[in-house]
Amino acid sequence: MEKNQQAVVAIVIGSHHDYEVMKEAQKLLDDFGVPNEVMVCSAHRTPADAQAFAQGAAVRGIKVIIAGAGKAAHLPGVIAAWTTLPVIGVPLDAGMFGIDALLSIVQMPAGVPVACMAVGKSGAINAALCAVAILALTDAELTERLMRFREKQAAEVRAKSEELRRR
Ligand code: RP5
Repeated sequence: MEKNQQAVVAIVIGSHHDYEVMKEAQKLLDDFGVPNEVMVCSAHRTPADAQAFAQGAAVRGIKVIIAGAGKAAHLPGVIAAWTTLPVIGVPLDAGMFGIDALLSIVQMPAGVPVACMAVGKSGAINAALCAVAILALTDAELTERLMRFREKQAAEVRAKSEELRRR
């Protein structure tokens, strides 16, 4: 993937500490050849930046936003409030096993949706896969890559099963 290509997926994190987990989302998008960008943008420490980012995202060509946050985790909801782009939230474990962030992200009141993934690394990976699935609706090549990903994944599971069966 060309690094200077216009990003279509933005990964927003509430703190630079979140990148350790959220880099999994970026890695998957890179593997799929989906141009992406990462930015640190806190809903409470830099609220004006969060608003400006969300309001400008669609105009810049962003199609899907992935927002990862821990603790009170209001970043995905705040971003969603300022844009109509799909927002996929990833609750992160910054204490309390991520239950705090999970409840914060999943419990959006009706009217402004945030899709909520699992806590941590699984959620980061699934957020990227969800973004790929959304983009694949209008991109046949991406659909093909997603199907190949699923087939490879299934083959790996069957290989592991066979390995265990032979023990
Ligand atoms: C949230 O608070 C961030 O998303 C992070 O997960 C958590 C803790 O942030 P730091 O104090 O580690 O920067 O805003």
